[in-house]
Parts: sequence; C-alpha cells; structure tokens
Amino acid sequence: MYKLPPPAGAEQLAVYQYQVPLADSLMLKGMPIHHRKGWLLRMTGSSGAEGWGDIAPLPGFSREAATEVEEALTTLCEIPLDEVNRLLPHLPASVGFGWTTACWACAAHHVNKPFPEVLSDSFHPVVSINGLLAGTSVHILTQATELIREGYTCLKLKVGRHALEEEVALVEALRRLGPSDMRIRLDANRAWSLEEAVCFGRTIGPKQIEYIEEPVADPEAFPRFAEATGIPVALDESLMEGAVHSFKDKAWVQAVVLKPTLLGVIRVQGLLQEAKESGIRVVFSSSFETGVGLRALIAMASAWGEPSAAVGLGTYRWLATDVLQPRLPLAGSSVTVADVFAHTFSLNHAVVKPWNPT
Ligand code: OSB
Ligand code: MG
Repeated sequence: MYKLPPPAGAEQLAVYQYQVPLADSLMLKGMPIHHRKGWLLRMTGSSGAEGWGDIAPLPGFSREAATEVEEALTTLCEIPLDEVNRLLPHLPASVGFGWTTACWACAAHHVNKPFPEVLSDSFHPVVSINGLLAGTSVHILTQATELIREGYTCLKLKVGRHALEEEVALVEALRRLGPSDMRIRLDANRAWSLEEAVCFGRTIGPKQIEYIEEPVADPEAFPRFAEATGIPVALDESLMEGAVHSFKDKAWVQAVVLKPTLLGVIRVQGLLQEAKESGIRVVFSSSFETGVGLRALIAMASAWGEPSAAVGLGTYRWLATDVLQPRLPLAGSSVTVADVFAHTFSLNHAVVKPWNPT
C-alpha cells in the first residue's frame, strides 16, 4: 500500500522560494507570524511530466531551521536525482515531504492518473474538513457561525490560550450554535497542567467532544487526564518526540494527528501502519502549507485516510494569497478530490521567485 517515490524519469529539479502574506496573524507557540515562507520544488520528467512539492517548515513546530533546509536543497541540486531516495531518511522532514510529493505528482502526471492513484489503488472521492477556530472568543464565535452555516460538522477549537471559564463558555456556546451531532475537537498544545486540564475536562464533559490533542505538558499524564474526564486524547506533538511508544493497549488514545510536513513521509507511513494495527484513527492535517502542499495532503488523506475522519486542512483560509493561481477549490466543508486534481494552475510570480544554491 505504501510506496516510496520512484524518481523514474525524473530529469530535472528546479527550486523556488516563496513568501505569502497571512490573512490573519498566527500565534505559534506564543510567537506571532504574519507571513508563510517556504520553497517549492519542480520536478520535470523525461516525458515532459511535471510535479511540484512544497517545503514549508513551521516556526515553533518543525525541528529544522531555514538554514538546514537550504543546505539540504543545495545537496539536492548537486547530486544525481536517482541518489536522493537513499538520502531520504536523513533529510529534514519538510524537505523529505516536498521531495517525495514532487516525485509522486510527477509520476502521476507521467502516467496520466490523479495523484491519489499513485499512492493507492483506491481512494475516497470526497474528503471532509474540520473547521479550525482560533483567536479571541468573539472572533471564534463569528467564525464558528459562518462555518456551521457552510455545513461543517466537525470544528476544532484551540484551547489553553484564555481563562479557563472563558474557554468552558466557548465550548458550551459551540454546542448551542451547531447541530446536536456536530463534533468538536479540542487542542491544548500542552498549555495546561494536569489539574487545569482535568478541571476544564470535568466541567465541559465528554458530550460531542471527539478528542483533545495534547491536553497537558507531560505526555505521561495523558492517560490520567482521559480517565479523570472521560475525554479521549489525540497525539500530535508527542509523535514528533516519539514520546508515546506503541499504541497497543492504550484505549485513551483516540487518534493520531499526522502532519507530513512536520513528521516526514517515512515516519507518517510507519505511524499509519501502527495506527491501523491498533485500531486508532488517523487524522491527516496540514501545517499551514500552500496550495501545492495541500494538494499532496489531500492525495494522502484520500488514499490513506479514513472516509469518516474529517481532515485538518482548515488552514487554507489563513493564506491571504497562494503560490497557485487561481486558488484551489477548497472553500467548503468537504473537498471533491477529482476537482482538486482537475484544477490547472499557474505560479503566482508576485510571491514566488527562483532560488539558487548559495
Ligand atoms: O497544533 O494541531 C496543531 C497546524 C500547525 C501546527 C500545529 C497545529 C496545526 C493545526 C492544523 O491545528 C489544523 C488542524 O488540525 O485542523
Ligand atoms: Mg495539535
């Protein structure tokens, strides 16, 4: 089921650099960012086939710094392309993601198939998306009203950022706003102590709460949180650290949040296998990639994900401008996969420039 990229027929690699403005500033581990910066790879094959990849390390979340990405890109530009796969385990995660997905996209173009078909013999034709809520309470309620009107049935709320009582009130307001079968995902990004998390969890109760990502600073306390509150946990940051070993007999783990830009493609494939063996859900999610990266994530989610798990691709609305024009057709609560891959686009040269090794 899982294939590593065959760079067969890949002949040429070109690298670009981009900087796109955000519509709303992003708070990443307490640091505001106003632009998304990254690199694009263009792989060209012997048949004229072309595939693009997005390399978008996320400040505060990715392990690699921009200088390490540029070093790796310099190496990619210097060595024969058919030697890159051997290096894959040693490349920074975001570079491995960009490289692999550019190869897959090029292979898809070469055989004239939609991208997801390169990953699996069958794929889900429609992928549903969780609406992402962040910011002030007023802003969150405005966003939520809009998303519910657009048909979103799964909303993800960032918590651990404001006073506990305010966030309890927010969850209760969301329950009143949406239909009774609407699911709510929470994400504390480890902001709470166990006492705070348990107090919050007991006050809101498990109704409609699908899971909470990373409730407390210490992953060892996740099972105690779940036991005390009845709210299951999803793993995100813990996967980067390898803080939780094996999912067997861990009933408190509801899902793993797979972010290929942060984890790299090799690790994602290993986690998929492990999750499948343990009956744990996988939720493919973005790390604020551009349209190029999101296409690849949609391909992975539709080929390898579960049809019932809404994916974490609600980040696209944060980009005020994309590297692709026109933008991807990603406006509603679900994506029709065929539409995304039928979409022809050109590069938005206002935000993308050629990049050369230094
Ligand atoms: O904490 O889940 C996170 C994006 C980048 C970095 C960290 C996170 C996120 C998301 C992705 O929230 C969007 C989603 O999961 O819906
Ligand atoms: Mg998270």
